[in-house]
Amino acid sequence: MEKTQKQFLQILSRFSLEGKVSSVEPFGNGHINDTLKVTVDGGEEKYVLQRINHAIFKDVDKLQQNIHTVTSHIRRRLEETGEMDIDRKVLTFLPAENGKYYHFDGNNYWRVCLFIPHSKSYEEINTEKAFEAGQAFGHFQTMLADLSEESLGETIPNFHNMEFRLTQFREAVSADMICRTKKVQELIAAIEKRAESMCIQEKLYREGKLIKRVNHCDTKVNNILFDEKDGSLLCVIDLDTVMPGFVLSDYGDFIRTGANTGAEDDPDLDRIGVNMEIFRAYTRGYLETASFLTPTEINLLPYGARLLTYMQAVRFLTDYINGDTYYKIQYPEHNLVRTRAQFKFLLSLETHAEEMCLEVSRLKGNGKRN
Ligand code: ADP
Ligand code: GN1
Ligand code: MG
Repeated sequence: MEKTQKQFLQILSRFSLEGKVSSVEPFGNGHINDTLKVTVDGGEEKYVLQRINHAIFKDVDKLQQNIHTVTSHIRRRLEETGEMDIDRKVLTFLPAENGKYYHFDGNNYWRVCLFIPHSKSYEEINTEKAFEAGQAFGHFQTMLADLSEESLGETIPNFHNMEFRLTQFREAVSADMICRTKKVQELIAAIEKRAESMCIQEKLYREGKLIKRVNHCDTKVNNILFDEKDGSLLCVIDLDTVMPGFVLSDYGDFIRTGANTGAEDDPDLDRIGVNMEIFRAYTRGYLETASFLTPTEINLLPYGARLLTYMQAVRFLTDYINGDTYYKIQYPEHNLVRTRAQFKFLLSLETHAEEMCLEVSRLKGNGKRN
Protein backbone atom coordinates (compact mmCIF):
# COMPACT_ATOMS: atom_id res chain seq x y z
CA MET A 1 0.00 0.00 0.00
CA GLU A 2 1.78 3.12 -1.13
CA LYS A 3 0.61 5.93 1.07
CA THR A 4 2.59 8.57 2.87
CA GLN A 5 2.19 9.39 6.55
CA LYS A 6 0.59 12.66 5.43
CA GLN A 7 -2.04 10.78 3.44
CA PHE A 8 -2.75 8.51 6.39
CA LEU A 9 -3.17 11.59 8.60
CA GLN A 10 -5.68 12.98 6.13
CA ILE A 11 -7.68 9.76 6.24
CA LEU A 12 -7.51 9.62 10.03
CA SER A 13 -8.67 13.24 10.29
CA ARG A 14 -12.10 12.01 9.12
CA PHE A 15 -12.50 10.13 12.38
CA SER A 16 -12.56 11.80 15.78
CA LEU A 17 -9.41 10.44 17.37
CA GLU A 18 -8.04 11.28 20.78
CA GLY A 19 -4.42 12.45 20.87
CA LYS A 20 -2.05 13.52 18.12
CA VAL A 21 -0.97 10.77 15.74
CA SER A 22 2.78 10.12 15.81
CA SER A 23 3.03 7.12 13.47
CA VAL A 24 1.07 4.78 11.23
CA GLU A 25 2.75 1.44 10.54
CA PRO A 26 1.84 -1.79 8.73
CA PHE A 27 0.57 -4.47 11.09
CA GLY A 28 -0.48 -8.14 11.01
CA ASN A 29 -0.36 -10.52 8.06
CA GLY A 30 -3.86 -11.08 6.72
CA HIS A 31 -4.40 -12.07 3.11
CA ILE A 32 -7.21 -9.63 2.28
CA ASN A 33 -7.25 -6.17 3.90
CA ASP A 34 -4.37 -3.83 4.75
CA THR A 35 -3.95 -3.30 8.47
CA LEU A 36 -2.04 -0.45 10.12
CA LYS A 37 -1.28 0.40 13.71
CA VAL A 38 -1.74 4.02 14.77
CA THR A 39 0.41 5.35 17.60
CA VAL A 40 -0.23 8.71 19.27
CA ASP A 41 2.14 11.14 21.01
CA GLY A 42 3.49 9.58 24.17
CA GLY A 43 3.93 6.27 22.34
CA GLU A 44 0.50 4.81 23.09
CA GLU A 45 -0.73 2.34 20.47
CA LYS A 46 -4.22 3.63 20.16
CA TYR A 47 -6.01 2.67 16.95
CA VAL A 48 -6.07 0.17 14.12
CA LEU A 49 -6.62 1.64 10.66
CA GLN A 50 -7.73 -0.75 7.92
CA ARG A 51 -8.14 -0.33 4.22
CA ILE A 52 -11.07 -2.54 3.30
CA ASN A 53 -10.50 -4.64 0.22
CA HIS A 54 -13.57 -3.58 -1.69
CA ALA A 55 -12.76 -5.74 -4.70
CA ILE A 56 -13.71 -8.56 -2.32
CA PHE A 57 -16.19 -6.84 -0.01
CA LYS A 58 -18.25 -5.20 -2.71
CA ASP A 59 -20.91 -3.74 -0.45
CA VAL A 60 -18.86 -1.91 2.17
CA ASP A 61 -21.95 -0.25 3.62
CA LYS A 62 -23.51 -3.65 4.33
CA LEU A 63 -20.18 -4.95 5.61
CA GLN A 64 -19.80 -2.19 8.18
CA GLN A 65 -23.47 -2.42 9.18
CA ASN A 66 -23.00 -6.14 9.82
CA ILE A 67 -19.94 -5.47 11.95
CA HIS A 68 -21.79 -2.77 13.85
CA THR A 69 -24.73 -5.13 14.50
CA VAL A 70 -22.38 -7.86 15.70
CA THR A 71 -20.20 -5.69 17.96
CA SER A 72 -23.21 -3.91 19.49
CA HIS A 73 -24.89 -7.24 20.19
CA ILE A 74 -21.79 -8.69 21.85
CA ARG A 75 -21.27 -5.48 23.83
CA ARG A 76 -24.83 -5.73 25.20
CA ARG A 77 -24.27 -9.34 26.16
CA LEU A 78 -21.04 -8.48 27.95
CA GLU A 79 -22.74 -5.62 29.79
CA GLU A 80 -25.47 -8.01 30.94
CA THR A 81 -22.88 -10.32 32.45
CA GLY A 82 -21.20 -7.44 34.30
CA GLU A 83 -17.98 -7.59 32.28
CA MET A 84 -15.63 -4.80 33.44
CA ASP A 85 -13.08 -4.82 30.63
CA ILE A 86 -15.49 -4.48 27.70
CA ASP A 87 -13.20 -2.45 25.42
CA ARG A 88 -10.73 -5.34 25.41
CA LYS A 89 -13.41 -8.01 24.92
CA VAL A 90 -15.09 -6.68 21.81
CA LEU A 91 -13.87 -4.49 18.95
CA THR A 92 -14.98 -0.85 19.05
CA PHE A 93 -15.23 0.91 15.69
CA LEU A 94 -15.21 4.70 15.44
CA PRO A 95 -17.78 6.57 13.37
CA ALA A 96 -16.41 8.78 10.62
CA GLU A 97 -17.58 12.36 10.09
CA ASN A 98 -20.35 11.12 7.75
CA GLY A 99 -21.83 9.13 10.66
CA LYS A 100 -20.98 5.83 9.00
CA TYR A 101 -18.40 3.38 10.28
CA TYR A 102 -16.09 3.94 7.32
CA HIS A 103 -14.64 6.70 5.20
CA PHE A 104 -14.42 6.63 1.40
CA ASP A 105 -11.56 8.75 0.05
CA GLY A 106 -12.62 8.54 -3.58
CA ASN A 107 -10.63 5.35 -4.19
CA ASN A 108 -10.51 3.34 -1.02
CA TYR A 109 -12.66 2.54 1.99
CA TRP A 110 -11.13 2.95 5.45
CA ARG A 111 -12.22 2.08 8.96
CA VAL A 112 -10.77 2.66 12.40
CA CYS A 113 -11.14 0.67 15.59
CA LEU A 114 -9.61 0.90 19.02
CA PHE A 115 -6.32 -0.92 19.37
CA ILE A 116 -6.68 -3.51 22.11
CA PRO A 117 -3.76 -2.72 24.43
CA HIS A 118 -1.41 -5.38 25.77
CA SER A 119 -2.83 -7.97 23.41
CA LYS A 120 -1.23 -10.58 21.23
CA SER A 121 -2.35 -12.92 18.47
CA TYR A 122 -0.56 -16.16 17.60
CA GLU A 123 0.21 -17.94 14.34
CA GLU A 124 0.78 -21.14 16.32
CA ILE A 125 -0.70 -22.00 19.66
CA ASN A 126 -0.29 -24.47 22.49
CA THR A 127 -2.87 -26.85 23.95
CA GLU A 128 -3.96 -24.51 26.71
CA LYS A 129 -4.62 -21.67 24.27
CA ALA A 130 -6.40 -24.05 21.88
CA PHE A 131 -8.84 -24.98 24.64
CA GLU A 132 -9.51 -21.28 25.31
CA ALA A 133 -9.86 -20.62 21.59
CA GLY A 134 -12.49 -23.38 21.39
CA GLN A 135 -14.35 -21.73 24.23
CA ALA A 136 -13.97 -18.33 22.56
CA PHE A 137 -15.51 -19.34 19.26
CA GLY A 138 -18.20 -21.48 20.92
CA HIS A 139 -19.06 -18.53 23.12
CA PHE A 140 -18.95 -16.14 20.16
CA GLN A 141 -21.47 -18.26 18.22
CA THR A 142 -23.64 -18.66 21.32
CA MET A 143 -23.76 -14.89 21.91
CA LEU A 144 -24.86 -14.34 18.31
CA ALA A 145 -27.23 -17.31 18.11
CA ASP A 146 -30.33 -15.15 18.59
CA LEU A 147 -29.52 -12.75 15.73
CA SER A 148 -31.98 -13.50 12.95
CA GLU A 149 -30.90 -14.27 9.38
CA GLU A 150 -32.40 -10.92 8.35
CA SER A 151 -30.33 -8.84 10.77
CA LEU A 152 -27.09 -9.94 9.09
CA GLY A 153 -26.39 -10.08 5.37
CA GLU A 154 -23.88 -12.22 3.52
CA THR A 155 -20.88 -9.89 3.18
CA ILE A 156 -19.52 -12.24 0.51
CA PRO A 157 -22.38 -14.17 -1.08
CA ASN A 158 -22.00 -17.96 -0.81
CA PHE A 159 -18.74 -17.48 1.06
CA HIS A 160 -18.49 -20.99 2.55
CA ASN A 161 -20.86 -22.72 0.16
CA MET A 162 -18.89 -25.71 -1.11
CA GLU A 163 -21.06 -26.28 -4.16
CA PHE A 164 -20.50 -22.67 -5.19
CA ARG A 165 -16.73 -22.90 -4.58
CA LEU A 166 -16.60 -25.99 -6.79
CA THR A 167 -18.52 -24.17 -9.52
CA GLN A 168 -16.00 -21.32 -9.38
CA PHE A 169 -13.17 -23.85 -9.47
CA ARG A 170 -14.58 -25.64 -12.52
CA GLU A 171 -15.08 -22.33 -14.30
CA ALA A 172 -11.46 -21.44 -13.63
CA VAL A 173 -10.28 -24.83 -14.91
CA SER A 174 -12.25 -24.56 -18.13
CA ALA A 175 -11.19 -20.96 -18.77
CA ASP A 176 -7.56 -21.79 -17.92
CA MET A 177 -6.75 -18.09 -18.35
CA ILE A 178 -2.99 -18.32 -18.02
CA CYS A 179 -2.45 -21.96 -18.99
CA ARG A 180 -1.67 -23.21 -15.52
CA THR A 181 -3.95 -26.26 -15.43
CA LYS A 182 -1.60 -28.67 -17.15
CA LYS A 183 0.86 -28.59 -14.28
CA VAL A 184 -1.84 -29.18 -11.65
CA GLN A 185 -3.74 -32.09 -13.20
CA GLU A 186 -3.13 -34.32 -10.18
CA LEU A 187 -4.55 -31.73 -7.80
CA ILE A 188 -7.57 -31.16 -10.03
CA ALA A 189 -8.25 -34.91 -10.03
CA ALA A 190 -7.84 -35.10 -6.25
CA ILE A 191 -10.36 -32.29 -5.84
CA GLU A 192 -12.87 -33.87 -8.20
CA LYS A 193 -12.52 -37.24 -6.49
CA ARG A 194 -13.77 -35.75 -3.21
CA ALA A 195 -16.21 -33.20 -4.64
CA GLU A 196 -19.52 -34.92 -4.02
CA SER A 197 -18.69 -36.07 -0.51
CA MET A 198 -17.68 -32.54 0.44
CA CYS A 199 -21.11 -31.03 -0.25
CA ILE A 200 -23.01 -32.75 2.58
CA GLN A 201 -23.99 -29.52 4.36
CA GLU A 202 -25.70 -28.02 1.32
CA LYS A 203 -27.56 -31.30 0.77
CA LEU A 204 -28.66 -31.60 4.42
CA TYR A 205 -29.80 -27.97 4.32
CA ARG A 206 -32.00 -28.61 1.28
CA GLU A 207 -33.46 -31.64 3.04
CA GLY A 208 -34.26 -29.50 6.09
CA LYS A 209 -31.82 -31.44 8.30
CA LEU A 210 -29.40 -28.60 8.92
CA ILE A 211 -30.09 -24.95 9.65
CA LYS A 212 -27.96 -21.87 9.11
CA ARG A 213 -26.38 -20.11 12.07
CA VAL A 214 -24.35 -16.96 12.56
CA ASN A 215 -20.73 -17.89 12.00
CA HIS A 216 -17.48 -15.98 12.20
CA CYS A 217 -16.30 -17.73 9.00
CA ASP A 218 -12.61 -16.91 9.46
CA THR A 219 -11.63 -18.62 12.69
CA LYS A 220 -7.92 -18.64 11.92
CA VAL A 221 -5.70 -18.84 14.96
CA ASN A 222 -4.49 -15.29 14.46
CA ASN A 223 -8.02 -13.89 14.68
CA ILE A 224 -8.11 -14.21 18.46
CA LEU A 225 -6.38 -11.81 20.82
CA PHE A 226 -4.90 -12.94 24.13
CA ASP A 227 -3.55 -10.84 26.98
CA GLU A 228 0.16 -10.24 26.41
CA LYS A 229 1.01 -10.64 30.10
CA ASP A 230 -1.12 -13.39 31.62
CA GLY A 231 -2.13 -15.06 28.34
CA SER A 232 -5.85 -14.92 29.12
CA LEU A 233 -8.30 -14.76 26.28
CA LEU A 234 -9.50 -11.32 25.27
CA CYS A 235 -11.37 -11.03 22.04
CA VAL A 236 -12.38 -12.48 18.69
CA ILE A 237 -11.40 -10.09 15.88
CA ASP A 238 -11.57 -9.85 12.06
CA LEU A 239 -15.35 -9.66 11.81
CA ASP A 240 -15.71 -9.06 8.06
CA THR A 241 -17.15 -12.47 7.36
CA VAL A 242 -19.56 -12.85 10.27
CA MET A 243 -22.70 -14.03 8.51
CA PRO A 244 -25.32 -16.76 8.44
CA GLY A 245 -23.88 -20.03 7.18
CA PHE A 246 -23.21 -23.63 8.04
CA VAL A 247 -21.97 -24.36 11.50
CA LEU A 248 -18.92 -26.38 10.55
CA SER A 249 -17.15 -23.28 9.24
CA ASP A 250 -16.02 -22.06 12.60
CA TYR A 251 -14.99 -25.38 14.02
CA GLY A 252 -13.33 -26.54 10.82
CA ASP A 253 -11.30 -23.45 10.06
CA PHE A 254 -9.70 -23.38 13.47
CA ILE A 255 -8.62 -27.04 13.22
CA ARG A 256 -7.31 -26.25 9.72
CA THR A 257 -5.04 -23.50 10.99
CA GLY A 258 -4.49 -24.35 14.67
CA ALA A 259 -4.05 -28.12 14.62
CA ASN A 260 -1.57 -28.19 11.73
CA THR A 261 2.00 -29.02 12.78
CA GLY A 262 3.18 -27.00 9.77
CA ALA A 263 2.20 -23.63 8.33
CA GLU A 264 -0.76 -22.94 6.05
CA ASP A 265 1.69 -22.40 3.22
CA ASP A 266 4.49 -24.69 4.36
CA PRO A 267 6.73 -25.57 1.42
CA ASP A 268 8.07 -28.54 3.43
CA LEU A 269 5.23 -31.05 3.31
CA ASP A 270 6.98 -33.27 5.87
CA ARG A 271 6.24 -30.68 8.50
CA ILE A 272 2.50 -30.88 7.89
CA GLY A 273 0.21 -33.16 9.92
CA VAL A 274 -2.53 -33.13 12.55
CA ASN A 275 -1.63 -32.22 16.09
CA MET A 276 -4.14 -34.38 17.94
CA GLU A 277 -3.53 -32.64 21.26
CA ILE A 278 -4.60 -29.31 19.79
CA PHE A 279 -7.57 -31.00 18.12
CA ARG A 280 -8.67 -32.49 21.47
CA ALA A 281 -8.22 -29.26 23.39
CA TYR A 282 -10.07 -27.09 20.88
CA THR A 283 -12.91 -29.60 20.54
CA ARG A 284 -13.29 -29.80 24.30
CA GLY A 285 -13.45 -25.99 24.63
CA TYR A 286 -15.85 -25.66 21.71
CA LEU A 287 -18.23 -28.39 22.89
CA GLU A 288 -18.28 -26.89 26.36
CA THR A 289 -19.55 -23.53 25.13
CA ALA A 290 -21.42 -24.19 21.84
CA SER A 291 -24.48 -25.35 23.73
CA PHE A 292 -26.78 -24.96 20.73
CA LEU A 293 -25.26 -27.79 18.64
CA THR A 294 -27.55 -30.58 17.46
CA PRO A 295 -26.39 -34.23 17.47
CA THR A 296 -26.08 -34.06 13.65
CA GLU A 297 -23.81 -31.05 13.91
CA ILE A 298 -21.69 -32.63 16.63
CA ASN A 299 -21.20 -35.81 14.64
CA LEU A 300 -20.11 -33.77 11.64
CA LEU A 301 -17.29 -31.91 13.48
CA PRO A 302 -14.38 -34.09 12.27
CA TYR A 303 -15.86 -33.88 8.78
CA GLY A 304 -15.92 -30.08 9.23
CA ALA A 305 -12.16 -30.03 9.73
CA ARG A 306 -11.70 -31.91 6.45
CA LEU A 307 -14.31 -29.80 4.67
CA LEU A 308 -12.75 -26.44 5.56
CA THR A 309 -9.30 -27.71 4.61
CA TYR A 310 -10.61 -29.05 1.32
CA MET A 311 -12.48 -25.79 0.68
CA GLN A 312 -9.32 -23.78 1.30
CA ALA A 313 -7.35 -26.01 -1.09
CA VAL A 314 -10.05 -25.48 -3.73
CA ARG A 315 -10.01 -21.71 -3.16
CA PHE A 316 -6.20 -21.44 -3.31
CA LEU A 317 -6.01 -23.57 -6.45
CA THR A 318 -8.83 -21.62 -8.11
CA ASP A 319 -6.89 -18.42 -7.43
CA TYR A 320 -3.69 -19.97 -8.76
CA ILE A 321 -5.42 -21.04 -11.97
CA ASN A 322 -7.05 -17.60 -12.32
CA GLY A 323 -3.64 -15.90 -12.08
CA ASP A 324 -3.58 -14.88 -8.38
CA THR A 325 -6.29 -12.26 -8.39
CA TYR A 326 -7.78 -12.84 -4.91
CA TYR A 327 -5.23 -13.65 -2.21
CA LYS A 328 -2.19 -11.51 -1.56
CA ILE A 329 0.84 -13.57 -2.59
CA GLN A 330 4.46 -13.25 -1.52
CA TYR A 331 6.01 -15.05 -4.51
CA PRO A 332 4.73 -16.25 -7.90
CA GLU A 333 3.87 -19.86 -6.99
CA HIS A 334 2.58 -19.03 -3.52
CA ASN A 335 -1.01 -20.14 -4.17
CA LEU A 336 0.21 -23.47 -5.54
CA VAL A 337 2.43 -24.02 -2.50
CA ARG A 338 -0.55 -23.15 -0.29
CA THR A 339 -2.74 -25.64 -2.17
CA ARG A 340 -0.22 -28.46 -1.80
CA ALA A 341 0.16 -27.71 1.89
CA GLN A 342 -3.61 -27.76 2.42
CA PHE A 343 -3.89 -31.02 0.54
CA LYS A 344 -1.20 -32.63 2.64
CA PHE A 345 -3.09 -31.54 5.74
CA LEU A 346 -6.31 -32.95 4.31
CA LEU A 347 -4.63 -36.33 3.79
CA SER A 348 -3.49 -36.28 7.39
CA LEU A 349 -7.01 -35.42 8.58
CA GLU A 350 -8.36 -38.29 6.51
CA THR A 351 -5.90 -40.66 8.17
CA HIS A 352 -7.00 -39.49 11.61
CA ALA A 353 -10.73 -39.40 10.81
CA GLU A 354 -11.77 -42.40 12.85
CA GLU A 355 -9.72 -41.37 15.86
CA MET A 356 -11.24 -37.89 15.69
CA CYS A 357 -14.79 -39.28 15.58
CA LEU A 358 -14.10 -41.45 18.62
CA GLU A 359 -12.70 -38.46 20.43
CA VAL A 360 -15.78 -36.33 19.68
CA SER A 361 -18.04 -39.14 20.93
CA ARG A 362 -15.96 -39.46 24.07
CA LEU A 363 -16.09 -35.72 24.75
CA LYS A 364 -19.80 -35.41 24.14
CA GLY A 365 -20.46 -38.42 26.36
CA ASN A 366 -18.36 -36.94 29.13
CA GLY A 367 -21.16 -34.92 30.63
CA LYS A 368 -19.66 -31.85 28.97
CA ARG A 369 -22.90 -31.23 27.15
CA ASN A 370 -26.46 -30.68 28.11
P1 ADP B 1 -6.84 -9.30 8.25
O1 ADP B 1 -8.22 -9.21 7.68
O2 ADP B 1 -5.85 -8.69 7.34
O3 ADP B 1 -6.50 -10.68 8.71
P2 ADP B 1 -7.14 -8.52 11.07
O4 ADP B 1 -8.33 -7.68 11.42
O5 ADP B 1 -7.19 -9.96 11.43
O6 ADP B 1 -6.83 -8.32 9.52
O7 ADP B 1 -5.85 -7.86 11.73
C1 ADP B 1 -4.53 -8.35 11.48
C2 ADP B 1 -3.76 -8.52 12.80
O8 ADP B 1 -3.70 -7.25 13.49
C3 ADP B 1 -4.42 -9.46 13.81
O9 ADP B 1 -3.98 -10.81 13.64
C4 ADP B 1 -3.98 -8.90 15.16
O10 ADP B 1 -2.71 -9.39 15.52
C5 ADP B 1 -3.87 -7.41 14.90
N1 ADP B 1 -5.06 -6.65 15.30
C6 ADP B 1 -6.16 -6.42 14.56
N2 ADP B 1 -7.06 -5.67 15.20
C7 ADP B 1 -6.51 -5.39 16.40
C8 ADP B 1 -6.94 -4.61 17.53
N3 ADP B 1 -8.11 -3.98 17.54
N4 ADP B 1 -6.11 -4.52 18.59
C9 ADP B 1 -4.91 -5.15 18.58
N5 ADP B 1 -4.45 -5.88 17.55
C10 ADP B 1 -5.23 -6.00 16.48
C1 GN1 C 1 -8.40 -14.90 4.22
O1 GN1 C 1 -8.13 -12.12 5.85
P1 GN1 C 1 -7.62 -13.43 6.34
O2 GN1 C 1 -6.19 -13.65 6.02
O3 GN1 C 1 -7.94 -13.64 7.82
C2 GN1 C 1 -9.78 -15.32 3.71
C3 GN1 C 1 -10.24 -16.58 4.45
C4 GN1 C 1 -9.25 -17.68 4.21
C5 GN1 C 1 -7.86 -17.22 4.64
C6 GN1 C 1 -6.82 -18.25 4.29
C7 GN1 C 1 -12.43 -12.74 3.15
O4 GN1 C 1 -8.47 -14.58 5.58
O5 GN1 C 1 -11.51 -16.98 3.98
O6 GN1 C 1 -9.61 -18.80 4.92
O7 GN1 C 1 -7.49 -15.98 4.02
N1 GN1 C 1 -10.72 -14.23 3.89
C8 GN1 C 1 -11.55 -13.89 2.88
O8 GN1 C 1 -5.67 -17.98 4.99
O9 GN1 C 1 -11.57 -14.48 1.81
MG1 MG D 1 -7.14 -11.78 10.36
